Amino acid sequence: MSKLEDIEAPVPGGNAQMEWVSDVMAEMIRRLDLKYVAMNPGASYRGLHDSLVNYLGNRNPQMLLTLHEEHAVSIAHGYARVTEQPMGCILHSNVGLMHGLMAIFNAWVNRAPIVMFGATGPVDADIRRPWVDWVHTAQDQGALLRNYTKWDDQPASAPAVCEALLRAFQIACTAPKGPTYVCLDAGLQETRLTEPFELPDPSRFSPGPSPAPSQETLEQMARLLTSARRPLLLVGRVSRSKDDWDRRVCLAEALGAKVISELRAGAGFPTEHPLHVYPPRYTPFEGTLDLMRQADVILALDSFDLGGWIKLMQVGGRPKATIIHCSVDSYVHGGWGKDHLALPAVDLRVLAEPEPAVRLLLPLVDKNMTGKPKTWDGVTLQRPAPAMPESGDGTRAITNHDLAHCLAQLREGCKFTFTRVPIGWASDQYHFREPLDYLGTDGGGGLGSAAGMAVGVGLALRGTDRIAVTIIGDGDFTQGATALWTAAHYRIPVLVIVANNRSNFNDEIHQGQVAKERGRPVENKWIGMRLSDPDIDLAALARAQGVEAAGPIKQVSDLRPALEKAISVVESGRPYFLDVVVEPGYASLLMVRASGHGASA
Ligand SMILES: Cc1ncc(C[n+]2csc(CCOP(=O)(O)OP(=O)(O)O)c2C)c(N)n1
Ligand SMILES: [Mg+2]
Repeated sequence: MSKLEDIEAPVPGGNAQMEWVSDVMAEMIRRLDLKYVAMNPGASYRGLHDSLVNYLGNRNPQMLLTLHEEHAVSIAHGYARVTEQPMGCILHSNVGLMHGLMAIFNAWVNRAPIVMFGATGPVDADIRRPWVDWVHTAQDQGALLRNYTKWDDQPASAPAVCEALLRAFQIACTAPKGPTYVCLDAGLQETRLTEPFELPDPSRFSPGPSPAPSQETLEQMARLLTSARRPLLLVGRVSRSKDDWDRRVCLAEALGAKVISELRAGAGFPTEHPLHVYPPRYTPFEGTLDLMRQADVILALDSFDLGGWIKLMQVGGRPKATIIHCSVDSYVHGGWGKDHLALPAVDLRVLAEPEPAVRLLLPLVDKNMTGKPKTWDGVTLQRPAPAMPESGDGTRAITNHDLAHCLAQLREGCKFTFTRVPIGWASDQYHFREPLDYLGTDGGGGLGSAAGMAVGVGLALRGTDRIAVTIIGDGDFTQGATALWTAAHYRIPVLVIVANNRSNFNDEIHQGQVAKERGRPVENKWIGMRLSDPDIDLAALARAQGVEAAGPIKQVSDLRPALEKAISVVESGRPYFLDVVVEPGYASLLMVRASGHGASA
């Protein structure tokens, strides 16, 4: 079977001379070490396309064809979740960009670095072809995404292109990371260079190390934490590095701090560690809120929604804790979106990423804690026992609980990276033991990204001992199903499991709640929600794209053999799709609004 690198290899004989401005663009992309550019083609960047294929030979970067621009961005987003580095994607003129927008929004909310390239019909109206070049030219393409990207530009010369690309890379990779966009004028791409062109050295434009807190701030943090009797760590948006992971564990152990992590972020702490009392959830629930209420000092490590959590914590009593929040996220907060979430009232705001802060804090804590007892004195916390499986024989229907339980049994001997878990995930059944065990959510809550992100994760994990596994809802999958073709075409190993409740079930819950509040028939909550009659043949959607598939798997005794087969196919380097019909119902508790109204995703 051919390797990704051998697929779509151009015939040799390309012109090795740098002759066109699009050759400069391509060469600069290579120098930024963007290994892949996911794309869907379009004439607005035919100059660049030619340079990537015939000038660079479709290597470093290699183009990855997708069936929809949303997938191009989602693949880059998934790749960034693993590597914390950008890959590229190219979006054709205003129309391709419009297709990619929701995925860009997701990446923005996840603070995922992506360097995105766009193109516009010639800015010089005089050289536009009739109709299409006019329709596909917008006065200000960046306006479509400026509210949810870190930076955008439309350079007008070869030197300006180099500067724009260097800046796009630098800004994307500077915390808080995020997508950046460079729109390449079709007219400029197809302009012939009049003299030899020297490209800048990217090493002089590197993003630089993440800034550390001042010594004074670190000492203040250490003082507060080491004098706490009931310290608590909230682990939010943290790195994928194992060294950072180990340091977080050391910090919690040195302090005797309890730990809460969340499903919105990638794995940040070993969930079976005795200090990590409750399984991670998407939203806080009574157990975690009580823990927060009992804590006297809380260190939040870039919590997504610290303000929201504090609000919930305050229901039924004032918070007692002194709160320290370590985050640089406010540097990208703007006025358009509210993805900054509620403003948290904190006692010490530390404007640093958690990683340098924890690294430098640890020796101070170790020194101060020598000889001190490390207990949550007077508080006994019972770690909840994992829920037991449903009763019944092997013919009974499958639950989210069974799915998580079965994957937990099968993980021995191989390493799964969960690229997503469904809203109803039974997180008490499956422990995260390493930073790459789980990568978090789509960010912006925009459905349709999960399959594409999974392909990007599979791409980033190729050649490692890890298997990319995504477990997604049928609603999410059906919106993004055509992302699978890219995995089939480029032989990207990834396992896509749909936890298929044949419904947009999350919204059934909403409709049920509204009906209940209004004294209306709750029985009608399924209307406009159910994805049945006819049932969608999800496996056929995968097979149609060249991905081996099975399902619908409907009874619990069939689940393990189906998963074993799936894993063996992915281990052999191919993608696989599995449709598992699950009972509607969410294993984890849903969130309660501060106002007291129930709310889910
Ligand atoms: C693009 C987009 N459209 C609609 C929604 C609203 N929405 C949120 S969850 C959900 C249901 C998703 O269904 P599925 O993926 O099957 O998960 P389930 O709730 O059934 O577990 C919908 C429609 C959304 N978040 N994004
Ligand atoms: Mg569903």
